Amino acid sequence: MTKSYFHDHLAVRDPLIFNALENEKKRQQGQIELIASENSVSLASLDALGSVITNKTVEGYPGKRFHGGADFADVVEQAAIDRAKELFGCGYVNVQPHSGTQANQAVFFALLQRGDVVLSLDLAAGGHLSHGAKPNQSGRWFTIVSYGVDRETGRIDYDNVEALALEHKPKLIISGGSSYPREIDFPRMREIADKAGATYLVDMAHFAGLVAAGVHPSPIPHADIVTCTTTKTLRGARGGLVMTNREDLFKKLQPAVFPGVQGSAHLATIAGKAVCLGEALTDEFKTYGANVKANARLLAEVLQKRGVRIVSGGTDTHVVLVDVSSKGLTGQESQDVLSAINITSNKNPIPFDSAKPSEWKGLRLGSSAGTTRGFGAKEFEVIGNLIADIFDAQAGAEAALEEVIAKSRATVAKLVAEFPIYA
Ligand code: DSN
Repeated sequence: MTKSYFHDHLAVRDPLIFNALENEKKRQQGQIELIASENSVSLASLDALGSVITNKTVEGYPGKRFHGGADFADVVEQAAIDRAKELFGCGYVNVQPHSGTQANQAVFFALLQRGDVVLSLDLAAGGHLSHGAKPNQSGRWFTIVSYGVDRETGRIDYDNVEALALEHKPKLIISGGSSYPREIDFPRMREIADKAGATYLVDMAHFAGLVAAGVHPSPIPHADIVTCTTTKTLRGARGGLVMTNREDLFKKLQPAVFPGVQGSAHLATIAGKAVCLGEALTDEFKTYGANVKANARLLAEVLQKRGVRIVSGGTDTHVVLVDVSSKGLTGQESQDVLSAINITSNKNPIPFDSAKPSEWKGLRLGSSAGTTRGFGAKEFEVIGNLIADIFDAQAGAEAALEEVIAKSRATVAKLVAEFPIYA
C-alpha cells in the first residue's frame, strides 16, 4: 500500500475523474436547473455522502446485524428512521432502499405474486416506470391496468379509477408518479381501494418535500404504504424510503427490502438521508417548501400569459408540465433550445401523447432546485419570460433566434452569479 492511498485527494490520484466532477460542479453552478426530479443537496449532505462509513458492510437492521462493528452504523440508520418517523408522522420506516424504484420493487415483492393485478397511473398521464411500465420488471411480471386523466382537465378521473378497480379487482392500487402536477385525492383513492379490497400504495417521490414542509396533503393517514425518494423536493441523498402505519405490513416489508430485493445497506447514502431528513424538520425547510410551490405556480402563470399551454391549467406542486406543441415545438426541440441558454429541463410525454419520445409534446419543469438556490418570485418571472422568449424565437428567423440566445445566456449568467451554489 503506498502512502498516497490515505493521503492523496482525488485531484492527485485520478485527474480524469476529478476533472469530470469539477466540470459537473461548474455545469451545475452555471445553469438554471429546472428538472423536476433534481435539487441541490446541502454541503452537510455531501460530507455525509463522502464519509468513511462507505467502507462499512452491514446486513439486517439496527440492533440486528449480520456483521460486527456496526455500532455507529446503527446510530446513523436509527437517526434516519427516527427523523423520517417524526417528519412524516409515521409509525414504521425502512430507510435502506437504494432508490424509489427499489422501494416500490420491495412493496411488490412483499405483497404480490407474479401475474397479480396492479392498478396504477399511466406513464403518459404522469405515472412512473416502476408502477408497471412494460420495460420495467413491474410491467413484465405483473398484470398492469392503467388509469389516466381526463382529456379536458388533465386531472385524474376518479370515477374511471373506481370503475377499473371494481372491474379488475387489483391487489394493489398505486397513486403518484413523475409528472402529475396536481394534488391527488387520497381519501377518494382510499375509498376505491377499500371497495376493491386492494392495498393502497402512494409513491410520493416527487412531492415528499412538500408534504414534509406541510404545504401538501399527506398520504400517510390514507395509504397502507407510502414510498418516496429522498432526492427530489426533499433535496437530499439519492435513495428511497418505505413507510407504513401498519405493523402487519411492516413485518412483510422489512424482509422484502433486505434480503428480498437488496443486500447490504449503503450506509453513506443512509447517512446522507439522515442529514436531509434532519434538515427537513427545520423551519427553514418549511419556508423552502412554501416557496417551491409559490414559484412553480408563478412559473406556470407567466408561461400561460405568454401563450404556452400548461397541462391541467396549472400546478399544485413543484411540477409544471408544459405542452410545447402550443408553440409548435416538440419536447426534444424545447429541451435543446433551453439547453442553448443554460436552462436544463427534460422532454416528457403529456397525457394522450405519442409513444415515441422523439414525438413527445411535453416539457417537464420544476421549481425545487431554483428555489434551493434562492430564486424567488422575481427570478422565476424572469425565467418564465426567458423560456417564452426562446420558444417564440425558435418559431422565427435564424438570425433573430441567435440574438435571443445570446441575450438570454447573458441573463442566465447574471442570475446564477447572483445566487451562487457550492461557492
Ligand atoms: N422518475 C425520474 C424523474 O422523475 O425524473 C427519476 O427519478
